[in-house]
Amino acid sequence: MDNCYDDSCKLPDLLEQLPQESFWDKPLYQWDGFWYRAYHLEAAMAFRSQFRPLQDDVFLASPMKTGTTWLKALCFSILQRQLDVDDDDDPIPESQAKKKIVDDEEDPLAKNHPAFYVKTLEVQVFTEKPPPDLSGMKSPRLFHTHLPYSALPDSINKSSNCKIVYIARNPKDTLVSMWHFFNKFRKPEQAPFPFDKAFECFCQGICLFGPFFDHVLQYWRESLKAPNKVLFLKYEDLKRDPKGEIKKLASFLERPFTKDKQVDEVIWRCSLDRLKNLEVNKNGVDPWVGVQNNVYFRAGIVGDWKNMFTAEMSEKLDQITQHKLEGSGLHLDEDT
Ligand code: PAP
Repeated sequence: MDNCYDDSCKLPDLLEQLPQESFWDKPLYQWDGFWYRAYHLEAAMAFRSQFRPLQDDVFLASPMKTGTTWLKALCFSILQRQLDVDDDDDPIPESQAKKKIVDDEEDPLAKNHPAFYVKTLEVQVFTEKPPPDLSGMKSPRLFHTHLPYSALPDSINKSSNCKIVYIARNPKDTLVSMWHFFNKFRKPEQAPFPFDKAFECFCQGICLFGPFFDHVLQYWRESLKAPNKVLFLKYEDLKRDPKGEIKKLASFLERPFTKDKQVDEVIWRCSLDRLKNLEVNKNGVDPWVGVQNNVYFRAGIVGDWKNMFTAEMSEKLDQITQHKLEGSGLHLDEDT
């Protein structure tokens, strides 16, 4: 089956002019400073030339493995907001609140993976030939992209009022999550990809949609320049203070919560515990990427890198992080 990690789609004229590197034994091509699989690059080109934004479109953006699936679920739930909440202000006991939602046949997240509702443009939309007609989508349309800010169509990043929500994560947990994810594409007879090789690649900036730090910094700077257009979130902040961060997110999306229990419902509805135990996510398959849905729901913890990194690796990546982010005002430590 053709999926986004196949190399069947090529742009021969363009590809042969681009720098190439190996990533998990597959070729990546560097275009305008960032690394792509041929398949994604072709889709990115179609996205750039064919996408027509609407003023109220919302774009989620992220490097890989920084909380995309969580953000998709959260924004979808916030914008959809047909939550089954009581109107009174009494808090629902936690056990009842959970039962109520789990029993909720109306919750689309119980039927499909979040990526079914919030499509990644260069993976699920512009890979089709011709791309599907998006004009009939309910407003505001919600999309996701892993593309760097500089690769977005000018119609989005320069000349529209579309909102962008970005999610970043500390680089160490991002790399570990990526390592687990890409190992799922290895053949059963293959051993996991050597972690030290994955580490060196990441440190050199070679990873899908990377360099990681350039990706993060582009959106960070845009969020400082235009805070009403670009909201910059961090995975660690969402874990530490879900209520505060989700309220901030809902206000940015112009769907502010009026009651705390609405926030609690969204938090639970989109929680890793709930999503990973839904039948669709336990046994369903992601047809676009060609993996089981369950690979998107793993440990979801802050500091998982400690299980993989040596002290030397930790020190080296700390130094790179410090150097790359110096003067930017951005901190990506796991406890910030
Ligand atoms: P993608 O970029 O390929 O779409 P993405 O969703 O960003 O992947 O990353 C998956 C990570 O988010 C996993 O992290 P881990 O490998 O460190 O465990 C996954 O567990 C985590 N994740 C997925 N859904 C949630 C959620 N609802 N809450 C918290 N973390 C989540």
